[in-house]
Amino acid sequence: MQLSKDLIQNLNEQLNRELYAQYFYLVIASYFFEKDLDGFGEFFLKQSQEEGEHAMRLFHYLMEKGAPFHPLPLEIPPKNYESPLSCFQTAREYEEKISLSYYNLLKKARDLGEFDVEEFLWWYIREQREEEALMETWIARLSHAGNDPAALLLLDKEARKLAKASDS
Ligand code: OFO
Repeated sequence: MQLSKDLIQNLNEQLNRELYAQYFYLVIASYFFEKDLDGFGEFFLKQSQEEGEHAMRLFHYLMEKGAPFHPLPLEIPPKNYESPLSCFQTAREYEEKISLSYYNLLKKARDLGEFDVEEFLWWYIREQREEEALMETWIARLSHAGNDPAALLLLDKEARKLAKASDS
């Protein structure tokens, strides 16, 4: 069954949001590398890579459905952050925004009786839940660490471990 023009546009917009997330996390990774917090840098590189994969999943779905890909402009992500904590807070805010956009799209697909699209979108809903929880965990850890540099270095080490573990 062919997708409606409207849904094709919405899926392309989601793809653009995922590409933005990829770009955004690359910028945050650079913030950490430039501060010699390479563990967090690796963590955000990994997140960036995953966002690129999410975009590809949408791309392949459009192709599978015989729907066109619409290139859309990418915004420039912010680069100046006050602290490691504010990086994670900004990332969490973005993830919440993305979750909301998936909820709205899923509702629309359901209302239109586009069950194939709905089924496709559930994967993203679950992924968003995991990502929001992940950002939340790091926000809590960094809040506990406060201004203690030793605690921050310990967390940086943990972040590196996590990035490496999700590689294997
Ligand atoms: Fe693509 O998972 Fe978040 O944004």
